[in-house]
Amino acid sequence: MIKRLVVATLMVAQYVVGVPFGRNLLPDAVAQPHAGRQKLSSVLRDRLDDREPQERVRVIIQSAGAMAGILAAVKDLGGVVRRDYENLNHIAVDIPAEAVGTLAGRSDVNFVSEDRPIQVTGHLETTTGAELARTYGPDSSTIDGAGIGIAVIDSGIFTNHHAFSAARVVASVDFTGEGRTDDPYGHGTHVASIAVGNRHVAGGAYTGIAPRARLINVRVLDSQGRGTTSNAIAGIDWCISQKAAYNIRVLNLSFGAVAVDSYANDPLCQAVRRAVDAGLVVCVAAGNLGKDEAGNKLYGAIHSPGIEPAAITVGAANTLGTDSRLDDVITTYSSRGPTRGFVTDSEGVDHYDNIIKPDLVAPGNRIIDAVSPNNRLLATTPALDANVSPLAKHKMMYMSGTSMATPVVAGAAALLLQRNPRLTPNLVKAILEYTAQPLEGFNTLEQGAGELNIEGAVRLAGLIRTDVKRLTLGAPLLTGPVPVESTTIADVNFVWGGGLIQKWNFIYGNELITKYQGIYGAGTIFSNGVLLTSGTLMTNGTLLTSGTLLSTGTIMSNGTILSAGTLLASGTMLASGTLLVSGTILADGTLYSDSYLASAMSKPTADAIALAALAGDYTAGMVPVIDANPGH
Ligand SMILES: [Ca+2]
Repeated sequence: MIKRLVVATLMVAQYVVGVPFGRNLLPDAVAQPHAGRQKLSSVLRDRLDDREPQERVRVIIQSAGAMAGILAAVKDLGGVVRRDYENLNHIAVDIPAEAVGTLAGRSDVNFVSEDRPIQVTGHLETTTGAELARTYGPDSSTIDGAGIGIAVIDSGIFTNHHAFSAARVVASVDFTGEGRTDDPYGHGTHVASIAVGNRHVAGGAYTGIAPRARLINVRVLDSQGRGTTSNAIAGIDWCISQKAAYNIRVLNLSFGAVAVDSYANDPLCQAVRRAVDAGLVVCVAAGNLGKDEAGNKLYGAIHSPGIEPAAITVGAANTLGTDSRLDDVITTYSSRGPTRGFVTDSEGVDHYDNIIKPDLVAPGNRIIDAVSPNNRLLATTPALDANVSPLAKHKMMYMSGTSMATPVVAGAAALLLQRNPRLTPNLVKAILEYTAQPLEGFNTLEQGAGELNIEGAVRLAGLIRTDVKRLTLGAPLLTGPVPVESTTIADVNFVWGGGLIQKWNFIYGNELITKYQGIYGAGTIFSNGVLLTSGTLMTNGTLLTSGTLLSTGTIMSNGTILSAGTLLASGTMLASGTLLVSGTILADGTLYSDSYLASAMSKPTADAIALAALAGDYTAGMVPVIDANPGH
């Protein structure tokens, strides 16, 4: 739902002596124009000074009691009542500027303020807590991603859409060979606007997470939504080379292929790891294969490069369109762990990675955001049009998938880096996970650490020391006291998950944020803090302090669950091979934006799953807000 930020009007307690509150006032209450000036809001005073006497203005009048006298006076002064209220002694009127002072001077008028345009906060920024974090900047600066570069490695971007402020699109490059950087497929534009879309359309209803971040458009998926591993690697490689030129700090990869090779050998995973080692935060879609064509729940279908331990792998939650997170669920299609890339040994035996993924989840179901003109996805499924505006540069559409959830996290990473530019990619990941909210009824293989909580994450980021490069295991990590480990969004308070996903486990404990951990360093694989030695899990004593704890629910490297802990669902799901996707369902080397799946399933089946995922789980969702100002 749209949250309206109505600026609270200062109530001036200035009751006229001898006139009891609530008593009917006479229509001829004495007007005192000079005394009335102090009953005008300061903004309105300034406005009136710039207006011609006969120019009409819209104001809200607050009465001390009954409205009858004021209503008559408004009419006498040439005004029109635009709105009145059942439970408030207010009226909204349209009136000549010169009459405002006269009205304010009446003894039955308490205060007059400008009827200002309502600032709408987008559903995404509200429900994720981004809106709350906006005020967490040092010296009253706004946390909106300003200056931080996010590279959207996707199908190109229609950068003329008014969701993108022209000055913030700092580079566009093509690696598809098609020689264009716009978005005939229609995926990248939507993805980019979720991360960095501005407030322009519909009064801000579709504002992205980091609206003032820099946008770098790296096109690797062609007009059919397809790409190759080699081109995607070229795009990542370019970002590493250009990171200083454009201050690229975050990569968004909303595509993938079904994982075949172990992350250790998969070239795309290696490219992601190289980018993380170079200091870039890499957010990757988990994939949309959380169920088969019959709707059966699937485990083990995390895509590559989402299987890479260094990536922040993002699953899709469903907000049901409400800002409150009480009703949030994991989408049926969001790919679940564990990862199933494998290596084959000299005996011909396959050894699966079986790493816990995704790392966290973010809203990704039926998200309304920017449209590229005449794009293939909307042409294929016209019902995805959100009918927000007829103007090409204001048009919005629905899309669903982990592709949409990923840029929510990429935008969040930009906010963290704006708040604390010295954070390493591993610390960004740790903060996002530690502050996340585990959703009830879903296990770790479905939601990782839980649902993204930007309020908590930006707050924690601001408390972390800026000299992390010099810290060693166990050094104090915070600049001050431990923060309150809970967040209130849309009037509902929740406690942070307080833990981090490791390869086969969930580690938790306050020391993860009070003390520096070896896994936060650059060049360290974040999830290497827990070792598996002869079938026993143990904390790596050089990477984690002894105060961190291992959860009881644990996956062993052979895919069985050590014990059915509260964090993991029943162990039977992994023992049964039928629930796990085979590692061989996609032709090697072909990538698909995850709204378009192709596999060894028949093409009609794959297309049906792809289309179903694109439309999302058909539940209540973001309410379209019509763009009422289509003139520019
Ligand atoms: Ca909700």
